[in-house]
This record gives sequence, C-alpha cells and structure tokens, in this order.
Amino acid sequence: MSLSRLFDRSLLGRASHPALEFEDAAGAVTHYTFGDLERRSNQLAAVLRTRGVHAGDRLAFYLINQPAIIDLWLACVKLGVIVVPINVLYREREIAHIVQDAAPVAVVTTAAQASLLPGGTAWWDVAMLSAEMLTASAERQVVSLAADAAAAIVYTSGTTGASKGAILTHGNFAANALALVQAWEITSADRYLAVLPLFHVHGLANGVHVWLLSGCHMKLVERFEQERAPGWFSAYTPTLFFGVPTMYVRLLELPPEQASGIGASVRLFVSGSAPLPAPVMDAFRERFGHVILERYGMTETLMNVSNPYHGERRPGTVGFPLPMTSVRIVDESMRDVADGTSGELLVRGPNVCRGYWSRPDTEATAFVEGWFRTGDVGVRALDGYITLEGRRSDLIISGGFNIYPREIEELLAEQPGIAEAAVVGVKDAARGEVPVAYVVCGDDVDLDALGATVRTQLASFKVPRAFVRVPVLPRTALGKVQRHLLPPWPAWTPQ
Ligand code: MCA
Ligand code: AMP
Repeated sequence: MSLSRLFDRSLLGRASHPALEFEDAAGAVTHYTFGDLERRSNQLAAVLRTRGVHAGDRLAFYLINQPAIIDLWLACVKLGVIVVPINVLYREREIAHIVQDAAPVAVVTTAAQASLLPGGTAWWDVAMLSAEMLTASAERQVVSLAADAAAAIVYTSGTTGASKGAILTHGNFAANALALVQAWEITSADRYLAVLPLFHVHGLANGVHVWLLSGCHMKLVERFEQERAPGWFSAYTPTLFFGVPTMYVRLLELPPEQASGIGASVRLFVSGSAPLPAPVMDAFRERFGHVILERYGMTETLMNVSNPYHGERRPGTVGFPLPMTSVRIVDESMRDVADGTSGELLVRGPNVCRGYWSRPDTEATAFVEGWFRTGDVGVRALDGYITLEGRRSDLIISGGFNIYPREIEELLAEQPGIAEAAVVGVKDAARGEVPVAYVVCGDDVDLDALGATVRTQLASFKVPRAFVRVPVLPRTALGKVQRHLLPPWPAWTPQ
C-alpha cells in the first residue's frame, strides 16, 4: 500500500482542478493544478532514479516552505524513498547528528542553505533538480509497498540530548489523513491556508495530507508572518487554518474589525503542538467568532486525540481519541487509573510509528506491551474529555518547536569556563515557554559571548532567553538537579 494511492483521487481524479498556490516572501504567486503536481512528481521521480536513488534509500531536505517540497515528497512516496525532513532553523551541530544517523543519499537544499550543512555532507541543489525535471519523463511509476514500509524518518528532540528518528510508515500517514479528513469534515470545497513549516508532521502529515486526500485547495506560504497574515486571510478567504498557539496569540493582536472579517470566511481553526491557553481560546471566540478546535499529537504517533467537530470544544482539553486510536492512562506500574486520576498517556493504533531509526532497543524503551509511551501526563474526565497536565520529561515547547534542556546543557558544559549548566522553561505569553540557562562559572566568563556561541550552533528557538550565573546547581541526594529551586531570572538578556 503506497500512500500515493490515497492521493490519486486528487492527483488523477481532480487533475484539471486548481490545487495549490504558493506565495513567496516577495509576494510572487505561482499556481498549480493537481495534474501539474502529478506530472512534476513523476518527472522528479525520474530524475531521482537517474541519480541512483532507490526504494528504501533515505533522502533529506533542508528547505523553507516551497512547492519543491511537495514535488519531492510525492516523488519519494511514489518511489518508496524514505524522506528525512530537517528543521530549517537547525544548525551544523543538530544537522550533523541527523545526517550521521539517517545516512541520506543527499540533502536537498539551496546553495545558500548548503553553507550551513556540516562539512562533507552530500547535498543536491533544489534549483538544479527543478531544472532537470523539466525535460525528464513524466511517466508514472509507483512501487508496491507494504503498509509498514517507512515513508519518512522525522527527528524529534531526544530526551538523551541527541534526537531520535521516528520511522513513520505509509500506513501511519494514511491512517492519520483518513482520520482527520473524517473527523474535521474536510472536503474538496475547503481552502486551506498553510503557514506551518513542512519539515514537521503538523504541517506535513496534517496539512499537506488532508489537502491531497480531500482534493481541496491549498495556499502555501514560506512561513507564518504576523504582518502579512491579515492580507492572506482577506485575499485568499481560507475555510481552514491549522496553527500552533503562538500563531493564535499573534492573531489576537489584530484590530477587532479585521478579526471578525477573518472569522467570517473560515470554517475551522485547529490548534496543536503545544497547550492552547483557555484565555486565548476565549479571547479568540470573542474577536473572531470561532471556538478553536484543539487536538493533541506527537511526531511518533501523528494525531491521537481531538476535540469534536460537532459538540463541545472544551477549553483546556484535547477531547477524545481519534478514529482507530486507543488511549490508556496508567500509573507508574502501568496499571490503568480511574477517570479523574492523573497518569501517563499510552497510545495504540495504526497512527503509531514503527520505532526509532537505528535504535534496536526501541521496543523496550518506547513501548509497553504494544502501547506507545507518550511521556505526557493527563487525566480523563467522566464524560471522556482528556486534559493534558504536563510531561514526564523536562521537554520545553516554544512556539510549537520542541526543546530538550539536555541538548543545550551539553553544549554549554562543553564551553570553556563552564562547570555545569541547567536549562529550564519559563512561561512566555506569546511562545508558551522559552528556555533560560543557569550556568556554574566564574565572573570571567563572558555571558554575551556565550550567548553568541550558542546561537551559531543551535536553532534560534533553542537559544536561552537569559543566562543566570549561579555558584552551584541545587541537587537531590541522588544528584538530580532540582530545577524548581533555581533562582528566578533574568540576570542577563542577550542583545
Ligand atoms: C520561525 N522562523 C522560521 C520559521 N519560524 N524560519 C523559517 N521557517 C519557519 N517556519 C525563524 C525566524 O526567521 C526567526 O529567525 C526566528 O525563527 C523567530 O521567528 P519569529 O517570527 O520571531 O517567531 P514568532 O513570531 O515567535 O513565531 C514563530 C512561529 C514559529 C511562526 C510560531 O515558531 C513556527 O512556525 N512554529 C511552528 C512549529 C511547528 O510546526 N511545530 C509542529 C511540531 P531569527 O531568530 O534567526 O531571526 S510537530 C508536533 O509538535 C506534533 C506532531 C503536533 O502535535 O503537532
Ligand atoms: P513533537 O515531538 O514535536 O511531536 O511534540 C509532541 C509533544 O507536543 C507532545 O508529546 C505534547 O507534549 C505536545 N503537544 C502536542 N499537542 C499538544 C496540545 N494540544 N496540548 C499540549 N501539548 C501538546
């Protein structure tokens, strides 16, 4: 079962229909029909074959949102090539790990972005691939695959510092797309405004796949920009918008008339990737006239739980398990807890990944008796609504991007003069949380220079908002850092 068969009702069945418009940062717009996308992906598949890429090979991309990602995704899905998306904000250190772990044939990127890749990384210029495509054969070839064949390896920030690649199969993506199209009643009449990055599953598995499965229209932009968003809404009049809470916080800054105008065209606003504060949901209802539908997912499981399309979308909750997905809430001994009692969420279903790439120990560490351990703590109300209350790990989510403190702590501890470091998430009205670093070091360590070093090595959203110099890190008798005992910040803020 190839995922591409699921998209044939659009790629073949709606070939002459407008499918996609892409607006670049300069405001230039290009249009594509589904037939164009079918032809382009066949041509790119031919180019990839010529370059010796086969089913099961990995091919990475490191690109800002653009139609070439759609071409690449469709071509790889047809060929059975495993796509490895790389966050465009990642820098050398983060990319080096992914490239070493997934061993892609090449990283598809631009000449400008290629300078950010670790030395020696094989890369292909996206502009050259696009040029070669134009003269390549458009003959369709779709390889036969098992539903559990890998379609993508998506790296999630790892609890151990280095990120792990979740192996997402054709079947996982198909199940997710079918569940969402059904649950949120997405049809070919919809118009989806795509502002999420396509290198994460929120933008790719939810956004791109519900578009391709439903045959609706999509407007793709390079990235969410607060200043340009009102223009996109008024000119494109989308019916569907998927965002992270930070985007909704930013939209709330619009004047009331603009907000109600946007609300008039949209049918459904969905939020996920991080908790949507109930006051934001309330303010949005007042200003935009819409109750945002909040849902809960993970890279490893795609979407698990969603508030209902019909019925109460309850603030602060994530709703009920999606079709085909089961959720258990368990205590530390893995026994089910009663409704109303907190525990860890376990998930099972066709949406759950096969495991982590090159981690033979996955089964033992990530699953219990076939159930995936999410690490998220939550509670189920008597009427079934699930509320997420926190996480078992120290994960920080900033603007919908995940940050594991350990990764930053390890980098800080490698810097001259730093004895040790602890990174914690502190509340931020717009981004949800931001990282703050506590460093044990002498007065001679220049914290400005430290901030600048971190900025060159990690994605911008991981750079601590502040650095606080402390004499020691508070620890338990067993040596675990007591993050709640660290002094309040800020002592220093980067310029
Ligand atoms: C931010 N930047 C970007 C992007 N977002 N660059 C390229 N593409 C992007 N998508 C850069 C900016 O250029 C800037 O760089 C820096 O990041 C901060 O941007 P700024 O606009 O100031 O940030 P913001 O206004 O706070 O908003 C950021 C954002 C962004 C637009 C909300 O955080 C975002 O797109 N978040 C989406 C994350 C996401 O898709 N998560 C899904 C994970 P510089 O600092 O160098 O100037 S999947 C997941 O969690 C599960 C499955 C789930 O449930 O969905
Ligand atoms: P990622 O590893 O980027 O896929 O992030 C997955 C994590 O995001 C989950 O384990 C949750 O902790 C968090 N998450 C996703 N959706 C929500 C939500 N609606 N509310 C709270 N946390 C969420």
